[in-house]
Amino acid sequence: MSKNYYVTTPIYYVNDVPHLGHAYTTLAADVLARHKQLKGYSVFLLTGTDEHGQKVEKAANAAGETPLELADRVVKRFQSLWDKLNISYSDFIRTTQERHKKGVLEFFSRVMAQGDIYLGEYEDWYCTPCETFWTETQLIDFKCPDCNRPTEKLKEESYFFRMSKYQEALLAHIEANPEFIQPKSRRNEIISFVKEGLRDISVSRTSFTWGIPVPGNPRHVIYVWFDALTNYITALGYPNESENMTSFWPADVHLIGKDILRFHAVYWSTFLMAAGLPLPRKVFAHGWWTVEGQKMSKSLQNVVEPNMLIDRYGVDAVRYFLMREVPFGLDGDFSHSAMIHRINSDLANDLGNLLNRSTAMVNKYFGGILPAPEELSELDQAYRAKTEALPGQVDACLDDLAFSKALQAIWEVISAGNKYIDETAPWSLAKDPALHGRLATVMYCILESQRIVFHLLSPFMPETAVKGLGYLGWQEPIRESGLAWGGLQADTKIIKAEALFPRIDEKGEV
Ligand code: ME8
Repeated sequence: MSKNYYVTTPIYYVNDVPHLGHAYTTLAADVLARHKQLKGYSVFLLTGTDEHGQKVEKAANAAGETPLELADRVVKRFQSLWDKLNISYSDFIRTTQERHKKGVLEFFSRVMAQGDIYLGEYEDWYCTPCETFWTETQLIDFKCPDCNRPTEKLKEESYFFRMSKYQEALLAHIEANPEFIQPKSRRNEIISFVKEGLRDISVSRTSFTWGIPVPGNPRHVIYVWFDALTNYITALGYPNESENMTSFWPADVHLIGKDILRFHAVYWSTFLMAAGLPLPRKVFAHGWWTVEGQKMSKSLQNVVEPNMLIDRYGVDAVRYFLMREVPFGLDGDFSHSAMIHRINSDLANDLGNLLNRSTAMVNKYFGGILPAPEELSELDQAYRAKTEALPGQVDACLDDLAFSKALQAIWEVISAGNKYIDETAPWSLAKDPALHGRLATVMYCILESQRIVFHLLSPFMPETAVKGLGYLGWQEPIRESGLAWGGLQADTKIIKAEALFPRIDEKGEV
């Protein structure tokens, strides 16, 4: 089995500053990347920015800047947010970089050389915000069926990609690979879309200039989606047969929002088929966040700024909330009250308390030195078995991108830990010197279980995991071997933990 793992995020447009939605996709990619890394994979996590096209050109004009000035400014915002959110990206691709432009030109030329790109004339309805052409029948009241904004009729000479040619091959691929497009409901939508018939699509524009010129005909620039999608291979070194290209293509998963599934599942797949390259193994479209019940939009002034959230709640609380609150693939709602509730109940009460009370007990009863366990009772065995089953459960959930379910499974073991303390009642055992060995066993089990829990939490909450493991005297790097029961050694110094997550009152005050 290959031990390489390649996960991507969309490359974000630079006409907008990063918001909650961008942070969400990128965070999900980071959790997967960190989890696979923990499992010993060699991981490549790619993110970046989409800097060409009319939308960016217009935003730059409005701001009195060149498109590149605008991009340079906004890219910094994305990069500093990814640092603040602890995103462990391997590479950040910008579509204005030479390495990308070179790759796109080669990709375009190869598809053209074999006859799948041809020159023709285009007349249809264009939605500028979506950078998409629509047929008249697709429009709703002459408005864009995706965003409901006005469209305009455009006629231009254009290069076309022979997408129609790949309809049957794409359908066959989707049907033969049930895992390819997820979740299932979205897969069905794509199947119906393809079955309705694929039209050849326009892959060049002459109405503006901010883009990569078509090879041999610089009056045209390459359509921004053709340009953008190619980032997934140009970042690996395409067209060179680079080591990264050989090791990481095809991608294991493209993570995207539901708004851009068609571009990935249909456009990108058929481009790759035409270029003779294998298709990504999985394209997963997650749902959209609303904010306090409303669509997030600039005009409503309710855009959630991830920097502000991190400043207010802390990076790991934000990471936890986003991955826990909504099953990946469904739409969800962000609210401050839901966030505060999760922090207080899951993080402060369940996770924080368990660490707090157990490390305090080892300090009280054993002077902070972890005792060796004696034989495990039935109760201890059951708790150990539950903990030992957890890594497999988390693996299975994350293979399905069920982040929230993985966290629920982890929290079942945390709750079992709190229950285990209540049932074993260490404070009673401590009163009887004859039960000293029993007390030692209970202390060992409770801390050892948490050590494994913190390992599994590390992809979701990297800083908290390191902090938690520090209290348990665990100094080794977080890696797969640490998932086995029995890692903690007797005589380890255990530090009484401070509150990992202070409770927040409903008004949001710490
Ligand atoms: O579409 N909830 O870039 P983009 C959840 N450049 N996720 C959201 C969201 C929301 N309310 N709003 C946005 C583009 N997203 C292209 C992509 S890829 C080759 C080119 C997320 O800046 C979601 O992942 O508009 C969506 O797909 C992405 O932001 C769109 O970012």
